[in-house]
Amino acid sequence: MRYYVTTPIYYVNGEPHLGHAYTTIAADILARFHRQKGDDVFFLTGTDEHGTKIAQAAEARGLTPREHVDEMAPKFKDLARRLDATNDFFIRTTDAEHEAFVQGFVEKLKAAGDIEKRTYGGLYCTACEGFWYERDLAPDGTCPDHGIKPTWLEEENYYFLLSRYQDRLAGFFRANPGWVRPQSRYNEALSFIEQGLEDISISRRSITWGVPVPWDPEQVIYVWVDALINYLSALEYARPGETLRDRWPGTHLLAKDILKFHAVIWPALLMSAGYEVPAGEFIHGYLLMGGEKMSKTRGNVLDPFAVMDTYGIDALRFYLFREVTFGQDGVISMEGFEQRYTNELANELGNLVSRTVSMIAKYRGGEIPRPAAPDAETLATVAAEGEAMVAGAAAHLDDVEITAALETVWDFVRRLNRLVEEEAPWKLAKDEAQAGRLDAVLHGLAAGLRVVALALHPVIPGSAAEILRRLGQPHADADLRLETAVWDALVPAAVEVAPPLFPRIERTG
Ligand code: ME8
Repeated sequence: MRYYVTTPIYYVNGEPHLGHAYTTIAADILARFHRQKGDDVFFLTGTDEHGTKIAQAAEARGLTPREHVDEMAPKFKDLARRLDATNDFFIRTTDAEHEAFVQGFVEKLKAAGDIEKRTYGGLYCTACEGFWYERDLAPDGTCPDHGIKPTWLEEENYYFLLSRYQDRLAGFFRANPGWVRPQSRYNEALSFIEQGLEDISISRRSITWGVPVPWDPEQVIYVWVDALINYLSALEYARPGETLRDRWPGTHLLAKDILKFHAVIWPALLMSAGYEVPAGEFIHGYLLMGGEKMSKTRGNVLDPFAVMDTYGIDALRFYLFREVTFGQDGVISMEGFEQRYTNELANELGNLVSRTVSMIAKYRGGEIPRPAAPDAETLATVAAEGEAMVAGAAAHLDDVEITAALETVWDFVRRLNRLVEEEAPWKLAKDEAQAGRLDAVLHGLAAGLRVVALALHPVIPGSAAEILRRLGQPHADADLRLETAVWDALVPAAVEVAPPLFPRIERTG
């Protein structure tokens, strides 16, 4: 199976922030999970570098747009790397190959008879890089996403005849109810379509920072059209000498702020240019801090780099998807983060690993014992639960339910902790008659932690590999395949006692 997953390409007008990290991590979780299933995965992320917003940011810094984007794009690339994201390519819309592809794409729209020259005036929000209908603005006339007043913009531009695609889009939506998820976002997009689509301007005369319209170099292509096309253009040049065209259609991840562009305008552009529409779109919610959406424009951001420096990237990856149900808005806070870190990562998972490894070291000379006990009915139950956990978590990830997958894994982590309490290996160790039982329990804990590590790999890849390593289990990419996540695949091996997986952090601030 092929699996192509994308994040939005992020605007480089400001520093990368946690909101960007969130979608990139989500896409990485799905990419890693699909690799575990043996799928042929292509994972794309990158930066959106043209348009008024970027030109203005550059001007404010006294730089040319080119200087500005060349300085900013590496920061986003670096963020992906530090998040442990396994993206196969990082696209920049200023790549020459992308720009050429965009020109070819709009030529196709023109050849389809879907482009017309017209004068249009509308309320334009530069932060959105989009027009608003008056009816959709906040009561005080501001942009509901950015809280700033859109300005009137009037130009003679090239128009894409979006209205022509109204029926086709509505028909497509009705025939494909799960195409946009969650359902609430599907309903929102469909109702937007049903309210009536107006043609959209796809070029700008007033700015120069963009891809020139091929038949009229006085104008540049509207930044959103330029940007959306990245999902296709990357496939042409991500791997030199090879086209990945057959990866299309892909699955898009994004937040609800850019739903309309992805679920309405993008499929219409694709239909016009003769491409298949995306395989599906998953729309997640906003990370909220103190009740507001985090955004560069509002300035209420949490610096992901600082969190990673202190706690490690896995802790951040875990927290974001454990705390906020993927698909819904959710409040995040430093306090909440520290609580989950301590209670769940350090205590419930980290201690379980430490205890298991140190008990094997202490009672069995550091070698995972082979299960021999015929009386270990409890262990057979736990084994079945462990395998059911893997299947359950995988089913959730197949449905892009990342938080539900984590819940399924965590129930089982807690089950293993209860096993330790119930069986009290330290007591069993004192009674020679219980040697077989102790073998079974220690083996069960190691086997359980192994399947936990495999199930957690997509979310906390570094820690999962470390758990496997401490248990003496193979942990190269090829060893992480989901089909090996069965109880009996535990290899008898020597364990390694090591410092806590998630050390306690003294707060300095
Ligand atoms: O919209 N919570 O770029 P952008 C969750 N360049 N996710 C958030 C978030 C938050 N508080 N803030 C940002 C653009 N995001 C365009 C996209 S795509 C062809 C062009 C994430 O830098 C989320 O994925 O404003 C959101 O959709 C995206 O960043 C917007 O990034």
